[in-house]
Amino acid sequence: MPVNVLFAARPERWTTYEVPLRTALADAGVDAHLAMEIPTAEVDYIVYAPNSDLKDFAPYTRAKAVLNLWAGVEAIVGNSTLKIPLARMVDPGLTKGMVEWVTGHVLRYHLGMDSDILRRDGKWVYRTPPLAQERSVVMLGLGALGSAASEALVQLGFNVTGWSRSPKNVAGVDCLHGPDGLKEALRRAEIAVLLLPDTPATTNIMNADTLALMPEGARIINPGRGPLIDDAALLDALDKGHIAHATLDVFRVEPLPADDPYWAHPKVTVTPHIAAETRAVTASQVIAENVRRGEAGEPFINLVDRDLGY
Ligand code: NDP
Ligand code: OXD
Repeated sequence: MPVNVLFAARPERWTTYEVPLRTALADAGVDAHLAMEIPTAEVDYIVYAPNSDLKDFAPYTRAKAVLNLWAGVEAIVGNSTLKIPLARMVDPGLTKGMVEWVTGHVLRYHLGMDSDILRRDGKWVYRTPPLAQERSVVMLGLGALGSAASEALVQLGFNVTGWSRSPKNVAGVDCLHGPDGLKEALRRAEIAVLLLPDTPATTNIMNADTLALMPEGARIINPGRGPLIDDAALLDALDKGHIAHATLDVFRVEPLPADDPYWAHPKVTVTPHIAAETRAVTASQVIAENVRRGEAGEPFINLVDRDLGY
């Protein structure tokens, strides 16, 4: 009997994922029936995108796991109809994309690239770009993405401080944790990168008080989630010049409404939630591995802690 794998995502994702998922399931040795429509009581696994129409998991009485296509799980983790294991996406392709996006935006700030890229006044302003070793970058969140991005920044020579909920050990990174660790990290943050999940404990973690801890003229890069930042507090800190610039990829409301003050703010760069995209081939291999594990009675990988919310 084949394993029934439901693909619960927007139809356009099916076009991208059908072939890679079929290939990955076959390569993992799983005899699978993969489809967008399967009678609810016959579904064994649900490959899930939180923006799909599926919100009620109760009818999926036989399902063994929900395998999220996204790294962020805030839109599903609190779903009270979900009683089975939930795995989030840890995709090597997505991780590579995030490392590149974060590195690029850190280098933009570090090298002051805007002053040359935007210059039109004909002035030959000579300056010596600083070395990475003279720059302190702070990574809030040392998970799959934050630790990979930190390691890349360390390779470039940056002074990297990381912060997480529990103690961590990332090569070359000064790893701090807990509330006191956050204060110490932010005091060092010439550039802060937010790669935390959206949970009750991280909502508005960047607020008037925490922004005030950062050095004058600091920069913020947020590819994590919009609710990590108290938007009014950030706009105020930007207007007062305490924060020199922010690059924001994620927002409380997406797409960011055209009249949102971030769009027109001279000290803000908006990117449209493109920091990192799940890559179909590598993500399919991760999904297939979890289906294989489920069928072999082995523990799932990348399980979400429903109490912690990530
Ligand atoms: P992980 O779950 O692997 O890592 C999360 C990190 O945040 C961990 O280090 C964790 O600490 C830390 N953390 C969580 N809660 C707290 C807290 N209350 N205080 C301090 N640290 C905390 O997630 P990923 O690295 O895979 O992804 C991070 C986020 O990036 C996702 O949740 C998603 O929102 C976002 N994302 C954005 C994308 C984009 O395109 N913009 C693409 C993909 C993801 P600990 O290590 O102790 O558990
Ligand atoms: C994700 C994202 O969570 O794209 O995967 O933000």
